[in-house]
Amino acid sequence: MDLGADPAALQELLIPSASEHTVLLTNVLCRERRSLNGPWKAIIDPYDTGYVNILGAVNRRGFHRDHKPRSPSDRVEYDFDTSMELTVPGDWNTQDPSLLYYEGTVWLRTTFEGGIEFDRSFLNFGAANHTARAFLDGVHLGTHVGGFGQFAFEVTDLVGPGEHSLVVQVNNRREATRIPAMRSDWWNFGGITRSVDLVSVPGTFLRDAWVTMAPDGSLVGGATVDGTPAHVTLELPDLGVELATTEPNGEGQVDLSLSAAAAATIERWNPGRPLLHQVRWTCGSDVITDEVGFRTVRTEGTQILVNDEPTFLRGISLHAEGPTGGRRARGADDAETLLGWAIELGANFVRLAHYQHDEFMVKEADRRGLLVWTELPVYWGIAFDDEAVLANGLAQADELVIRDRSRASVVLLSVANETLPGDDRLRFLTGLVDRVRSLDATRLTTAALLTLPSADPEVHVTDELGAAIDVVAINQYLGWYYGERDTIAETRFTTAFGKPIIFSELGAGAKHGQHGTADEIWTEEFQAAVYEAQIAMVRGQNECAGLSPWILKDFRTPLRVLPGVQDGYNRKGLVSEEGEPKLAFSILRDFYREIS
Ligand code: GCB
Repeated sequence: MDLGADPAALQELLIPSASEHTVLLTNVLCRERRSLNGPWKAIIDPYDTGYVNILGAVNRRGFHRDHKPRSPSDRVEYDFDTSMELTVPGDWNTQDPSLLYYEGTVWLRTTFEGGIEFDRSFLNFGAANHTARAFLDGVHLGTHVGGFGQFAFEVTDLVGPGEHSLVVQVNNRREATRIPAMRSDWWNFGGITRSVDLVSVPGTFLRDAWVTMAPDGSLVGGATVDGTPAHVTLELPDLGVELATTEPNGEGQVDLSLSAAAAATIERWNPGRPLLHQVRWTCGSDVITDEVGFRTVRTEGTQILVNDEPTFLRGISLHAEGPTGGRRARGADDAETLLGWAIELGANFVRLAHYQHDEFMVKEADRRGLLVWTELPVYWGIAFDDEAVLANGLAQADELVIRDRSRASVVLLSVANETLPGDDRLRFLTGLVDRVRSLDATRLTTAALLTLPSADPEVHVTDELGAAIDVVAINQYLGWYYGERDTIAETRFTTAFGKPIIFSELGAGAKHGQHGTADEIWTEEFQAAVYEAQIAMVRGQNECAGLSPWILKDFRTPLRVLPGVQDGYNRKGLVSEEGEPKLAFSILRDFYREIS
C-alpha cells in the first residue's frame, strides 16, 4: 500500500475502530484461572510506528512480534526486555510522571509459561482503555474497542508448553467517533486497567450463565453452551432447587425459569440485609459455583419497589478511582474501601458513573447489600448520527448488561448521561434502551437527564427520553452552576411521565481543609450549605424516589485547572482524593441516618 493513498485504510490499520474476534465470558471470577497481573514491559509509541511501516504495511518485525536480534549485526530498534515496566492492572498515567497527560498508544508485554491441563483456554481482560489489539507470539488474536467492557480471546491452540509472549497495543486517544467522545469530566486513564487472566475450561463449557429474580417473583435466567450441545442444570443446593434445561438452540442458548409460586420460599436479598444463596451451574464436566441474591425490583407510579416495599434510594455517585492517589480503581481491595465509605455514609445505593466499573464492585455490592446503578459512557458530544458509533454503543450495552445479570445489587441500567435532546439522539438512546431490555427485562432502565437553569421554582422535565425509560434521573446543580441557594428548598421538579424521579447528581465543590463562611466558594462550609438546601428540597419533593449526589470522592479531571484549589481535581467529593471527609459528608450522613 502506498502511504497516504488511502488515509482511512491506513488509520484503520494503525488503530482499528471495531472489535474483532472477541468473546464475552461471564463468571470469570468463579472459574479456574491463572493471573497474568504484575509488572509488564511497556513501549510508548506516540506516532504509532510499532505495527505499520512507512510503506503503510504491517511491519514483519513490529512490536507485536516481540522480536529479538538474530545476530550481532541484526537491526531491531526496540527491546521489550530492557524497556520500562508498568503494572497491570493499572493506568499508565499515574505510574510514570511523563505519562500523566499521555493520550496515544502504549505497547504492553508479558510472558508466561504454557502447557495447560484443560481442554480450552481464553485470555480474559477485565478492561483496557480504549482500544486494545492483542497478539500471542506474534499471532493476531483480535481487537476490542471500548474502554470499560470485559473481553476475551480464545487461545486454545496457541498455549502449548514453553514460554509465550503476549503483546497488547493499547490506545486511549480521544476520538469524536468513540464512546465516550472528545470531552469528559474525568481523567482519560489509559492502559490495561483491570485484571488479565488465562481462563481454562473444558471442551464444552458455559460461556455465559445467569439467574435472577424477575419483578413477579419468578426466577429467570439462561446459559450459553460453547462446544457440543449439552444439557445444563442449575442447582440452588441450600434451597433444594434443581432445574434442568432442554437442548440448547442453534446459538447454544438455553432459557431457565422457576415459577413465582415455586420461588416463593426463597429468602430474599435486601438492601442492608444481603443474603446470598449458593448457585451451581453444570454442563457436562463444566461446573460454575457462585453466590447469588434474589430480590424483585419494579416501579409503581412514582415509587421504586424492592421486594414490593417502596424503597428510597439513599445514594452516592462514584467514579472508578482508587481510594487514594488519584488512580484508576482496581480489584477487590479498592471495591471494599470505596463501598465501605458509602456504607459509612448511610447509603443503600451507589451510582457507578459514568461507565462500567470493575466486576469486583458489583460483587462487593451484592455482599454488602448496596443497590447499584450501572452506566454506559454515552456522555457529552456523542456522534449520534453515526451508525458505527451506535454499533459500538450496542456492543458496550451487551457487555454492561450480560456480565452482571446474576447480581442482585444491580437494579438500574443507565444508557446515557447529559445528552442534548434531538432526533438522532432519541433514536440512538431508545435503541440502547431496547437492547438493554431485550437482554434483561428484570431491571429498570434510566438515563441521567440534563436540566438547565430556570428562574421558575417549578422545573418541568420534558425530555422525551423520559417516555422510554423506567426511572427519570435528573442531574441538577442548583446552588452551584446556577440558582440562588436560598431558593433551592422550594424548587419542585415535575415530569410529564408519572414515573419515579431520582436526583442522579447535585452538589458543590469544596477543597478539603478550606474553611470560611457558607458564602465563600470552595470552603467546606459552602458545600455543606448547598447540601443542606438540597436536602430540604428533597424532603418536600413527593415524587422523589432517591438521590445519588455528585460525588463520593474528589477525582482527577483535566477540566478543573484552578491552581491551589482544584489542581486537576473535581472538588465535589464528600471526601478528598485521599479519603479525608469534608463537612458535607456528615450533613448527608445525618440525613440518611434519619430516614433509614
Ligand atoms: C455533570 C456531569 C459530571 C460532572 C459534574 C460536574 O453534570 O455528569 O460528569 O463531573 O457535572 O462536576 O460538573
